[in-house]
This record gives sequence, C-alpha cells and structure tokens, in this order.
Amino acid sequence: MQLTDKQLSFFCTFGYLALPGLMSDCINEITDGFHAVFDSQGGGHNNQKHDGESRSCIVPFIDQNKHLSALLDEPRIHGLLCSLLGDDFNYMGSDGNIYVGDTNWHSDGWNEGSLYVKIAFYLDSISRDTGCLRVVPGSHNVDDAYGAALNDFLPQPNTNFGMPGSDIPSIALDVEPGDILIFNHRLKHSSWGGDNQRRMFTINCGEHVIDEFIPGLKHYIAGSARFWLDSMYGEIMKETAGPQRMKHLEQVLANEGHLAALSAQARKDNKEPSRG
Ligand SMILES: O=C(O)CCC(=O)C(=O)O
Repeated sequence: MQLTDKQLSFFCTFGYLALPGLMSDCINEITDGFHAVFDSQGGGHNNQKHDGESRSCIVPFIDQNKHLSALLDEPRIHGLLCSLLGDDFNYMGSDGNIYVGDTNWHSDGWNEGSLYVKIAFYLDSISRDTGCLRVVPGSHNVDDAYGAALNDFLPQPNTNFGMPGSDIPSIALDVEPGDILIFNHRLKHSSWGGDNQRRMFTINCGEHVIDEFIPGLKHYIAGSARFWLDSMYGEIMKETAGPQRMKHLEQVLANEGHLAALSAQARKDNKEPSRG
C-alpha cells in the first residue's frame, strides 16, 4: 500500500491520518495477540493483574508475539510506514496499554532532524466522550506561532485557558476496531472520558537517521530505560525477522549499546517500570 499525494499532504499539514477499516479483516487475530501478550505477563502492569486504577503498559509489546511482530512486515502497515518515512525506516518500539480514564494533552517527542510517527491500534469502539484519541490539527508545527503557543499552553489548559482539557478545540477521531490512526510524535493529542479497560497498542517508527542526528537517536533510545529494557527489541521480534524486517531494526541495534546500563540504574531508582 502506498499513501496518495493527497494523504501525504494531509499528514504533512495536519500531523495525522485516519485510515478507517484498514485492518478490519484481521482485527480479531490482532486482538487475540494483544491478549496473549498481556496474559503472558500477568494481565497488567509489571506482571500484575490490571487493577483498573492506573494504566497498565507493556514495552516492547508487539515484539513479544510472532504474529504481532509480523505487523511490521504486513503490506498495508509496511507500505504506510514506507510512504511516510522512506523504505529504510527504523522501528522504534511499541507499547501495549490498558488505559484508565483520561490522558492529558501532550506530544510524544521532539527529536531533531528526523520524523517520528506512531501507529495506534485501538481495540474498542470509542468516540469523543468515551476515550477516543483527540488531536489538535497542525500542532506538530512548533516552528510557527500557533504550534509554539499550543506547545507552551496546552499541557495546563485550566491555568492557561480557563477550561478543562476536554473542552479544548480539537478533532475527535472516533474509532472502530480495525481502524488505524497514525500521527507525528510532535502532534498534541489526548483522550477524555474513557473507562478503565481501554485497550490500545502502538507501533513507533522513525526515518533512518543521518550521521549528524545519531546523538538524537541515542537520546531517544536512552528514554526507553524507564521501561527497564536491555534492548529496544524483544527476542521474538529479532528471531522471526526476515531480511526486510532486519533493515528496519539494524540502525537501532547498532546504537543501543548504552541502554542496558541506563536500565540497570532505572531499576535501582524506581519501584516499577514506567507506565508510559
Ligand atoms: O489513548 C490515550 O489515552 C492516549 C494515547 C497517547 O497519548 C499515546 O499513545 O501517546
């Protein structure tokens, strides 16, 4: 699958794309894979049952199941990523989540020099007030005054705008299982009104990094120490990779030598891996 020029223009301008029904023919198998990974890890966060009080988060996620790992090779997902990031894109890891309640406005990252994107698979039917993703179109452009103001003010909506985050003008991306959302890591996004069992997982990818921006790639990788990872990728992801997938793993594998020591420190400093 290749994105059209119009889809690419939409993504560049607004920072996201919704692809309704893209994976609906195999969403049951994908959902089974989601539960297989959670079940193999106690059902929730840090090998404990999901308690419905706080977000459960497993990282890396698709890496722990051979069918979910193969999503990286799946022609629609692969084509989507190649269209946006080039044929030599880097896989940057994934997280599996059972969300609880609201997620305030935020961006996922600010790395210089390369575009990073997140594919979100929501596994429940959700809408504006039941926890679907909301986005502020164009907020990824922090180089213009609008994007810069959003970046400064949106994380504290009450203080800065006198209104709850749920009232901020935005687009609500209602989803059915099988729909695919993809967005620039810089885009401001949030979710409001969800219950305490909202299922979702992500695939994060970025452009292949030129030498000048390798320090930024290493910085991104260092951020994963909060999940107590010794490698950005799970064993199943690496063991089941064919030549095409390996191309998307190589640059990170070559630049993750600092991660294990940082994770060892994070294990000493924190009582559990991060929830997101
Ligand atoms: O669905 C949500 O609660 C928010 C998702 C999100 O913020 C993310 O994946 O970065």
